Amino acid sequence: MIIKEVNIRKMKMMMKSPFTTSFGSFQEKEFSLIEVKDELGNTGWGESTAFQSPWYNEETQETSLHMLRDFLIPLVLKKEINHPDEISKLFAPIRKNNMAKASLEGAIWDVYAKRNKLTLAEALGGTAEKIEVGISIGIQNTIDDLIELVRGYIEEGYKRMKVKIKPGHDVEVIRALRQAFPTVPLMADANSAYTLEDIDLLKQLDEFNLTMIEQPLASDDIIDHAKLQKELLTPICLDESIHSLEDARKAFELGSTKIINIKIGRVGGLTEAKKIHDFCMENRIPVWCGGMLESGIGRAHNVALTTLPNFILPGDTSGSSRYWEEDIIIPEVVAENGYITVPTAYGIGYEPNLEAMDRYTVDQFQFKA
Ligand code: OSB
Ligand code: MG
Repeated sequence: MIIKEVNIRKMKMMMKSPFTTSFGSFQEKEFSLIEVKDELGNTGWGESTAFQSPWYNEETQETSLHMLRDFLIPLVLKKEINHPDEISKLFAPIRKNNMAKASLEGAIWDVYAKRNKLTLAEALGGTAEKIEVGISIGIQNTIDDLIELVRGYIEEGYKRMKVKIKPGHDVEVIRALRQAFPTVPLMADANSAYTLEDIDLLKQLDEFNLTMIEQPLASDDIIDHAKLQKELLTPICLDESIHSLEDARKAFELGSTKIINIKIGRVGGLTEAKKIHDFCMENRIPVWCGGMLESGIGRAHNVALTTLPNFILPGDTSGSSRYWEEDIIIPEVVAENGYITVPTAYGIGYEPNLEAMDRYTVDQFQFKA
């Protein structure tokens, strides 16, 4: 396979409601789409999950564009590529910038699947025909607002509720939710808002039977998480701290995590995501697929990855309509009673809605061999 052309679209889309984490709030989403074309005329799509500002990790939409334009795209244009697993080797001389790497690698996976008449799920080795999904709910103004939102999502059938916590907005919130919904699978995500000094507070969460607590401590830590896990009954799940298979192995060996949230962008692409999945399966660490409030393109990649067998916990890949008035793929991703049916068309399995895409495109760049 030879990549003849790469197009980047800078996108701006308004979410239905603001999303608030321990770091702050935003409603307008800026991100990039990557379109690659091979020598046979196949087209593949990828999405960069880097945000506007570097609060989640070090990348931004602008650094992602810079890495793609000046370093990554030149490494793939005109090269003979037999399998997308080769991309991570081509990118190896470039440190980190995983979301930029993943966006281009993902588009190449899509092309590879299409030219081999496979769904992306099949190309990855996934077999599930439908996947179980949950929902991630940002911080709300009042506990009553949160309870009503959760009630609605339970009625829609979502399989587990994840709520964001931060200091001053934690034990009370989880207690109220547990009282309102005694048996719903419930978890909390702190996006690294705590330190080991909060150990007594975090221990108070043990009484609420949470499925897990996600990334309670620093975004680059695996040492203190191991100390914390020894004191907690609630399993810790790492998100921000895991960028690679090596990170996953070290965190597991230290006892820093019992569950792993896999995000394709954070780990540098589908090939690395699959490696982490396989390692976790061998070591009986359950995994689930995290989300970055993606448009339909990134969402489709998440659906395909989640068909691998060790994705045994419901992930954050909710239906398109939970985020967008109008998504940029046809059909949109639909969650029905907490399940998404895996598409059967080749590649990512959804068609880009070019007319809608054009309306949300603020800039475009083209690179040709
Ligand atoms: O920590 O998982 C996270 C959104 C943006 C950045 C980080 C996170 C999240 C979410 C939402 O929790 C996931 C989604 O619905 O896509
Ligand atoms: Mg998280």
